[in-house]
Order: sequence, then structure tokens, then C-alpha cells
Amino acid sequence: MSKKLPVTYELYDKDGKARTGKITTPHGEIETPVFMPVGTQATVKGMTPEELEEMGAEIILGNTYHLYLRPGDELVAKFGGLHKFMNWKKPILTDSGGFQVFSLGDLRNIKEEGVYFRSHLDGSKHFISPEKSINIQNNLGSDIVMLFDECPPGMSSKEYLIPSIERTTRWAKRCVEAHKRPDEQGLFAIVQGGIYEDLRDKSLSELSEMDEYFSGYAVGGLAVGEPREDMYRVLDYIVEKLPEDKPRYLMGVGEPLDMLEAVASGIDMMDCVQPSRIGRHGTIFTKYGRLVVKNASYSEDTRPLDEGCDCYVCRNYTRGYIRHLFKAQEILGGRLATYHNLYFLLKLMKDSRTAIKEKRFNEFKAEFEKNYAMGKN
Ligand code: PRF
Ligand code: ZN
Repeated sequence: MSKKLPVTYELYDKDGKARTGKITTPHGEIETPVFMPVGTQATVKGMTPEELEEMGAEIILGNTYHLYLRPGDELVAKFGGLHKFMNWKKPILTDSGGFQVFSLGDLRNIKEEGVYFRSHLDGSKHFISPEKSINIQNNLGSDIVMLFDECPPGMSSKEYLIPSIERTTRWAKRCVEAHKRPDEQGLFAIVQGGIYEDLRDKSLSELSEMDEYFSGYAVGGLAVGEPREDMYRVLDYIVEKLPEDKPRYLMGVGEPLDMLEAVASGIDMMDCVQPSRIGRHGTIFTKYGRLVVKNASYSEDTRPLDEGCDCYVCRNYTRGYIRHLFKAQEILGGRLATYHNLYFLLKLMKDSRTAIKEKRFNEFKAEFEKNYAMGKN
């Protein structure tokens, strides 16, 4: 076994397969299960780092693809890394760019050596390989570095997935070898395999051969167009096979009901742009389901966005006022909505941790689901 890894996990409590624990990183500790707000371009859109800390965020995401294109990872390195560049002092996880590049559709071409693509900004030609992705993430200085993987569409066939998994494993080896800061940045492997249990096993067993280099494992390739039941089935199957002494991260899932299902399967970390994206456009998470605050029915509504919420926004502002801000296209509207939505998911994970600790997670989940389905606002 090699040296101690820079990111470690300590298990606290279990309730069924759901679990609480603590991740330790070079920039501090994270209580899990945790939701991670996404800061694609070195900012969680509209939120200052102080606001993120106040709402209880413990770790945020950055994106290799976006920061490589603009402002450039070498420029970020000149500022002392992403933490200093954006003034965020807590942990940062960077995604490898694979997923973002694969989302470009016609603008990209996948080869053994890496992915050729055109920038969504100006159409210029670029190439990202496993080595280059790791090099960019080394320059960014994130606490958690994701391997460069291929994330195939949700309904891909076995014929497509098998060679894709094998290539992702070969890329994983190249990532491990390219990693220049193994004492300061933890590497997370990404298990692929679509909706097939045997292919998930294949991906995991190939990656496990490099287990000593991995600080954690992600489940990739879900929430990419497959039916919900398939996602839940795969999670239920594969998560318990991941090493118990390392964090488990479900990539790109931030719908409240999906998050609870993932926690029930034993997932520790999740991220999604959804809460901030829909928030900016006036859609709000509440205890009783989603609410579109721009609707005329809220113009005289003096209640907070979510009557069950104790966030800064819900303690101080009414639905009627926030609706007005959206109608008048004032930037504060999007900011307040984003703040509340992020808080809502952070709190959902905090309440889950408490429920797991008190061995009543199933009851907590059932109660949340019942209220959320009511849709009465
Ligand atoms: N791989 C990477 N990033 C991701 C995904 C993946 O499979 C997903 C899938 N939900 C979101 N983000 N590298
Ligand atoms: Zn609120």
C-alpha cells in the first residue's frame, strides 16, 4: 500500500444502507451525505463565498472544461489556484471535463488518445486527453480531482458500452500516472456501465485494481436520459459494492426525491446545477413541491417562498416581493431564489444526516415524499 491519501473518509452511523460520515480534505472537513453547489466558471452563479458559507455549503464544484477555455487554468495557477482566485476557502471538487465535452454533441470526436472538440464559446479547436485533464486540475488545485471518463447516453447499448468502459479504464490508468500532486489532491474514480448491472460490475472491478490511488468513487452515467426506475435500480445494486471506507459520489443529481433515493442506497455526495439554474428563472423548491414564483397568483402573497424554510430569504422576504423582482427583471430576484434553492438541498441533506443518526431515515424520507407530492402552495 502506498502513502496516506490526501482525502479520507470516516464512517459515523448507518441506517439500512444510508450512512453518515466525514470527509477530510486539505481545505477542511465535510459532513456527509452532502449536496455540493456547482460553480462552473469559478462562481456559483450570483452567490458570494460568504453567502455560500452562511447557507451551510461545505464544498463546491468547479469545471475543468470551462476554466480551461476561460480564463485558462495557467492563469488561475498564477493567482495561486482556484481557491484563491475565487476567494473560496473550503474544499473544491473539479469535474474532469469529459462530461461537459461529451455534451457538445456534433462539436466533438472521441478517440483513444482523447477528445477533440470545438469551444462552445468561439468555435476554436481543442483537445483534452486524460493527461491534459489531470494537468488542468493540478493547475486549478482542487481538493478532489475526477478521472477523465466517457459518459455515454443513458440508453446506450451493451455493444456501445463495453468498449467505452474498457477505454475509460485505460484512461483511468493514464490519469493515475499523470497526477502530479497526489499528496495534495485526492483522485476519484468514476464507475460507468449504463443501466446494466453486469457492466457496472465490470467497470468497478477494472477500476478497483487501482484502488490504492483512489480517495473515493463516483457513480457516473446516470441521470442522462434513462428511466428513473433504471437509475434507482442501478444505484441500489452498485453503491453497496463500492469500498465502505471511501466516499461515494453520485454525479449530476440534484432533484430532491432522487437525492433521498441515492442516500437510501448509500451515496455520500451529490451535485447539480439544477437548483441555481431553475432558481434564476423563478422556480422554487418547497416542502410541498415546486413553485413558479413569477405566476400572477403570488402577486399578493405575503408568505415566504417556503413556509417550512428558515433560510435568510424565507425569514425576510415575501413571495409577492420576489415575484415583483422577477417581473421587473431586477437581479436580486434570481439571487434570492438561488439562495433559497441551494439552502433547501443543503438542509435536506442535513436533515437526512440527523435522521440517519437517529435511525429514522425511512420515516423521514416517506414524510418528505408525501409532502413534496402534494404540490399545494
Ligand atoms: N462523468 C463525469 N461528470 C459527470 C457525469 C459523468 O458520468 C455525470 C452523469 N450524471 C454528470 N457529471 N465526469
Ligand atoms: Zn428559504
